[in-house]
Amino acid sequence: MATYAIGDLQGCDLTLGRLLERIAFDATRDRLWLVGDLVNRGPRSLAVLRRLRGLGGAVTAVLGNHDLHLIARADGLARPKQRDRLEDVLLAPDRDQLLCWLRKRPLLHRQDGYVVVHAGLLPQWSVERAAELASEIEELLRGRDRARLFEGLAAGPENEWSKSLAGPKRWATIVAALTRLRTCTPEGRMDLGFSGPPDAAQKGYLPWFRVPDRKSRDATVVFGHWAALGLRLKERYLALDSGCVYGNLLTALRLEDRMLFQEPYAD
Ligand SMILES: [Mn+2]
Repeated sequence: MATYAIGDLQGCDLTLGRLLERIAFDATRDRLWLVGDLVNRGPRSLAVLRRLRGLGGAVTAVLGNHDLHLIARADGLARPKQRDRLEDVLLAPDRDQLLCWLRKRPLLHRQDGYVVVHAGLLPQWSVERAAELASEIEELLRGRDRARLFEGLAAGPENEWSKSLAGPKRWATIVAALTRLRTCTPEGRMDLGFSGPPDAAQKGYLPWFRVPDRKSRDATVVFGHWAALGLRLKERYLALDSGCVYGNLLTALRLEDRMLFQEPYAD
């Protein structure tokens, strides 16, 4: 049995297929942990969703910003973005089953001393606290009231978390941190407009995982979302977005022995 953590797929199903062949993935024996952004921008989002749903319990996938955008688009609750490439999913005969599967994915997964999340954790959040907040969103996504969630996401988050936030602002701020965070101040104020390399961060801001004494430091956080950061494998964090959809590599990390497997983008 092996556990493979895999970076942002973004519709790169051909690359994923080759990577799974390379690691001789066996769904009856092995596990896949995916850091989210399964879909969009790349060529084959529909094939990615069908493949992952078909792998059943062997797959653990947390939701990324693009996955949430797809769910909102399918409900007619978000406008198309310029570089969206979601039509194959939206027009598929099995779209309802695939979207139902997607809406049931978590925003945070905890297991064996690891935390899997798409983007990051605010420094003031313990793993326990982040998991509670993630589950607030997961419940909304699965419920009948998810239109209110997406209206909140469209209205936008606060840059700063406060436990006194309530309703749509609260939900949007939780989702922004878990699925879009890259840099923040040591106090946890987010710079959500920044997507550059870490050394180009605004003055006073630093990568969230480098905030001294962040409350989640006892766990090893597995995440993606930050292609300009690239692959970084450290004791307390594993950054796995190696930019496949931009023509670079898709990465799988075998957690048991930290063996790395990579496959170049295939169209
Ligand atoms: Mn992302």
